[in-house]
Formats: sequence, structure tokens, C-alpha cells
Amino acid sequence: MTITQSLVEARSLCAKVSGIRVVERGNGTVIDIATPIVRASVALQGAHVLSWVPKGQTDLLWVSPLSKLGGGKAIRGGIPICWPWFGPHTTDSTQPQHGLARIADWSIVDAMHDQKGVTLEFTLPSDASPVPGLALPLAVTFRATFGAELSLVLSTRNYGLEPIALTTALHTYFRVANASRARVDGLDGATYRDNADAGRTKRQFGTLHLERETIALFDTAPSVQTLTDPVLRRWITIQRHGGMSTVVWNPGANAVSMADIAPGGSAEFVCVESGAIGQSSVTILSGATHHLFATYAVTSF
Ligand code: TA6
Repeated sequence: MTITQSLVEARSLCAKVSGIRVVERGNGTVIDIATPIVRASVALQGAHVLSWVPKGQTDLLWVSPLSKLGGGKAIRGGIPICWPWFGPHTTDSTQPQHGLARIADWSIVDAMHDQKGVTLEFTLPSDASPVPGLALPLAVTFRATFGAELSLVLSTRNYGLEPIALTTALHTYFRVANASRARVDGLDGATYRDNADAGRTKRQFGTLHLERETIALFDTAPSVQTLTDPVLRRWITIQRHGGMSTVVWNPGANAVSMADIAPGGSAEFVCVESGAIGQSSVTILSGATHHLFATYAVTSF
């Protein structure tokens, strides 16, 4: 039986922290943050960051207007947590794409507000698996600090007796004015699997442009990328630690096959995903904890 944190429980935990309120939205519970330096939102479903608006900026994240909270379906946009696997399950096709974390109900376990911003911590209750029988001796927490920057840490502890292999990613949808004019730097020379071209292995030379469907999986990539939006005139730097992988995704015209992306919606975002996938999966030894870090900063020009 899945135990979901009650609205009362979430509210009582957040009540002591200024700048935070817990609201019901659609079929879900959302933590709204509003302080002089930042506005943000996180859904308890998936501990899913929906919005991050540092002072002086428009929202850095994109969420499809067609995406609804609840109903066991992943939210389209924001920062989906792909865990404890990325992509399709390697052996069981009945398991959900990108793991169970983003469709499960998390609990908020801590909240604080200091000069850096507002920090929220979530955990996935051990029985939160909506996928029967997926019992893994893994405890996972997600910590996000919202301020002028957004800092994320996804921590996985192996409390079992055997090593466990993990693929994982923070599948972030960055809002852009026009994906075909956006560009990603910081991947020069890195090898990737081009899943928009039958998974062929290729090498990236210079800037990555997104004029068409782009599914570039860099199992091993430099730890910093920059997403440039020449229309909104801003750079977003994406720093990754604790994982070697970056994925750049935009469905392009293929979005017509995605019911939760409206016509033209795919032009409004670029996914730059930070994690540990493919050949760069991680193995967590018994009793050990793995931390995946991602930090986002924005500069206008
Ligand atoms: O971004 C990498 C990727 O695996 C793409 O191939 C695409 O499937 C995307 O994730 C979105 O997956 P989702 O299950 O959220 O529709």
C-alpha cells in the first residue's frame, strides 16, 4: 500500500519556514516558494521541480500546459528525476520508462530558508513504489536549494548486502524562446550515441545546435555545459558532479506523437540532462551512498 504524505503533515513541516506554502493543485500537492530573491514550485509527485524564477528572470524551466499532476503519469517538463534507471528498464519492458521515482509520491522531510535561499528535502518512502515487486534496498533523498542559483542533490544509499548498479539523471527541461535558435556548448570532442539516427556513435565538434529532433546521449561528457538563448538573451550554465553523463534532447517535429506536448510546444524547451547513464552507470556498494549534483546559474547578456 502506498503511503502518501498528508497535506496536513506537509503543511505542518513547512509552517515554520518563511516564504513557503503548501497548496493542492490538480490532483497533487505542490510546495510554492516566494521570497524576495526567488519564486519556485515543487510537486510532491516525483519531488518534481516545476518552476524556478530567480529575481530579474522569467521562468528558467518549461512545463507543458497539457501535463497534469497525479494519475501515475510523469509530469512533462520541469526536472523529472530518472531513478533508479534511465530510459527503458534493461530487462523488464513492463517497468516504467526512466524508473519509478518521477511517478511516485515523495514526502517532504525538511525545509529551511537562509541567505542562500530556500532548501527543501524530499524522500521516497520505501513502500512508495507504484510498481509492484520493485523492492530495491535503496533509500533515496532529493535536496534542492532555490536562490539566484538552483542546486540539486540526488542521494542514493544502498542498505542491502550486495552492490547495486544504478543509472539516473535529472532530466531538466530548460525554457527557451526557440529551440532551433538555442545552442549548447561544453560538449566539444565528446562522443555520443545519436538516438535520432539509429543510435549511431558520433563525436561532437564545437557547439551543439538543435535545428531538428535531437537525442544525444553523452555517456561521458565534460562536467559543465552552457545553454545559450539568443532571443531571451541569457546563458544557463549547467554544472554536474557525481555522474559523467549529459543528454541533450528535443523531440523536434517528432513531438506530434506526444499527447502532452501541444503543437509548437517542442520549440519552447531544450533538455540538458545531468546524470550517470549507459557506460557511465554507477555501482553503489553495500552501505555506500551515491550523490548526483547539478547546479544551474543564469546570466543575462
Ligand atoms: O531525453 C532522453 C529521452 O530518453 C528521450 O529519448 C525521450 O524519450 C525523453 O527522454 C523523454 O522521455 P519520457 O519518458 O519523459 O517521454
